[in-house]
Amino acid sequence: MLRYLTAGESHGPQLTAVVDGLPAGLPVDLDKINHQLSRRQKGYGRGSRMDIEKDKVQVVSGVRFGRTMGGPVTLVILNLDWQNWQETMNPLQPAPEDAGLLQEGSAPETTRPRPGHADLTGGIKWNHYDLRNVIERASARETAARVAAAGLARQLLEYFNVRFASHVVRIGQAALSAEYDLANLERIVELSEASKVRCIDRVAEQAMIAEIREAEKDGDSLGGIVELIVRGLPVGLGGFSQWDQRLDGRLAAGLMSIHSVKGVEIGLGFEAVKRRGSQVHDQIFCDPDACPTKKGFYRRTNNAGGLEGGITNGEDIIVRIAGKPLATLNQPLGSVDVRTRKAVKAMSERTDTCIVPSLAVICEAVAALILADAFLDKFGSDNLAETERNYRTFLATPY
Ligand code: EPS
Repeated sequence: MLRYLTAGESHGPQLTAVVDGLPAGLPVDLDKINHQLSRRQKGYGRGSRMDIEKDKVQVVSGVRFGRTMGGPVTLVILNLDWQNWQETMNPLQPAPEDAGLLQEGSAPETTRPRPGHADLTGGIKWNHYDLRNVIERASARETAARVAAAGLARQLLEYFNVRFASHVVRIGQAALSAEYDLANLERIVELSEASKVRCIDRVAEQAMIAEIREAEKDGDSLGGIVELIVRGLPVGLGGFSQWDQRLDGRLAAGLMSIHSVKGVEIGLGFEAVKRRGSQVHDQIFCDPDACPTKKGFYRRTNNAGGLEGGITNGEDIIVRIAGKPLATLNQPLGSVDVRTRKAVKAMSERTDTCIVPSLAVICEAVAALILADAFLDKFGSDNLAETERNYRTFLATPY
């Protein structure tokens, strides 16, 4: 079982990820992890925090001479903004006497919860009135640690020829209108990587950028939809004996756990209910020369998004993920001060106008962690050589 934990506050000294369950012998390339971290930081609509951070990973356990040893791998990313926050975030520093946070009648910024954020729910749950105690861990900065952890999962899957792509299909009202072809995955990667908003169509890209610019002027935020494509997974990952083995459920849960995500659809998704079954289900064909990861069976359509019965069918995994507009607004909405109980405007902080391009990269990462776990469920062993033998035997064994 591949599992991971992350730790760290947005403005604390560092983020940490502990990844457990990787087979021994996996080559680890730090440049590849750093490349994923830098992809996550990009995108038109990001705020000035991304000019401060230059996310780079350090490995402090589990790897020796560039290969995993089989124990937990610990990854660290330093928060460069810590320099500016040491006073505020130092865990051992006593609270200043004049902090005012708990004084009756005071209304400092951090007692004004933002609608749509974790501020109020977290404040009530952990009994914090200084909502900074909530904001710091709830922050989407945590996704940097997940992307670093996923850098390892991704290297495992790439070793077995699995490839990832993601692109933005909508930001606010601006959407990809033309039909697009997913067959050429390299082209999707090339176009999305070259775009400031990870959009593969230049006309839609300009509309998305214009929309972000307008929202920024209005002190507002924008959400959107990203599409994730994973190619090369063999048929048979996941399961249906128990609910928590279903890979569609595992993917949806993981992706829904990303900050701002409010919806996940697999394959045709919600569109399927508008059609009859005959127009939805992908007919099955057989060709002994079809890719061995499919065991000779293939589909010409992929409305199922690569998953049937909670199990990979060998076709591309296709998932769309909807991220809501961020909750921090420079023109804040109405709220209630948790201390005074008086109506106030919600607090406002330095923020991003739109993080949808980054969301696409984070979705690739979270999917990589879940799919690597499913891959190891099927083929996994304590070491990479044995995992590879299991995989090759599976491919070579006729069904
Ligand atoms: C975030 C608020 C902003 C974002 C941050 C998430 O940070 P700050 O308050 O320091 O300006 O930039 O995202 C990141 C730091 C990141 O690495 O993605 C929030 O409140 O969630």
